[in-house]
Amino acid sequence: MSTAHHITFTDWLHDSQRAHGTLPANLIQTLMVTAEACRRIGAAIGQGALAGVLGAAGSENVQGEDQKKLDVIANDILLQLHSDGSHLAGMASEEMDDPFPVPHPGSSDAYLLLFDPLDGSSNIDINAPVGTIFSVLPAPAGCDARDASVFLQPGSAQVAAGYAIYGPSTQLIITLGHGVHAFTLDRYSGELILTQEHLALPAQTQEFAINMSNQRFWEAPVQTYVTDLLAGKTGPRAKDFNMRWVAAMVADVHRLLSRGGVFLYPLDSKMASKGGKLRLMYEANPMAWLVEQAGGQASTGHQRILDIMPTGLHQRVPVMLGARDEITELTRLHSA
Ligand code: AFP
Repeated sequence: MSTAHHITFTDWLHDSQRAHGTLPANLIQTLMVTAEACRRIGAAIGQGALAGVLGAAGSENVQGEDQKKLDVIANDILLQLHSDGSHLAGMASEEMDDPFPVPHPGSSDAYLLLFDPLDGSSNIDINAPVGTIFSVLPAPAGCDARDASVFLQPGSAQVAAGYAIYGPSTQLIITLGHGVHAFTLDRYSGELILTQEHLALPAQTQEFAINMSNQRFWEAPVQTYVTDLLAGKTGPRAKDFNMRWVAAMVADVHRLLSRGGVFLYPLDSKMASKGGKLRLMYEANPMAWLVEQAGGQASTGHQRILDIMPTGLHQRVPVMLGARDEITELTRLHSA
């Protein structure tokens, strides 16, 4: 229920349907269920040690990474809530080797939901921000979601993308292709309330985000780019830069959507054989669309992320995204 000043997520979805006529019922249902899952994940995180949800799960995911208990809990919440319904044909997760077909996909306009259920989980045990990243793709009519190939669509095919960030407040940031909009969880009512419309990313910035400890492993264009930033006023950029690194993509991207910036997780020689650190389908693609919808750019250094034709469900790519002019400079350096 929306009041004169407060528009709930549910009402915003229906308003978007009326305004753009592009929101089929199953897509609205997909987004409402995802929002509810994020609310429950945030509640579990918020209980922290009191709920016995911190620490390692004692298992590894498909990436060979040690899972946190909350990685598994968050993944289970998304699977359970979305399994009851006919809005999805299937799901894919950072935490699962194979796709998860919905037992009884219903009508023709079902969707595919991909997610990183708990991004930045290494931050969990230090009470730092973490999040859930999601991407929605159209499900080809009659597809068998046990076949990973149905998910292998370019990021430009997304019909919705967003993330929840579990920080001092819980926020849901989303795009349906008509700008980027922010909702804040009212912890008293449980409602997600529209708090910012049309987030805009300035073309220029003085703030960059990168894990500097990898510097010696970067390729030459990124070495040159970061060296120029660090040279500040005395260097070729003729201005000083600040650096931030939260080590949760959701938090670093949220910062640049909130006040500008540029984020890089470039290829480095440690990760070169894997193709990079971040996963294309459920990290790079949704974040790239959000950034482009806010007026920024998202590139591997060599190509637009949303143009990549995926070859694997857990494919990794180098990621550079944010302020338009910074990504233009990075792509110039990569083509020099
Ligand atoms: P975890 O989910 O394993 O913490 O990884 C988070 C992440 O995939 C992404 O959210 C961060 O930007 C990046 O890794 C941080 O990587 P470093 O730990 O190498 O800085």
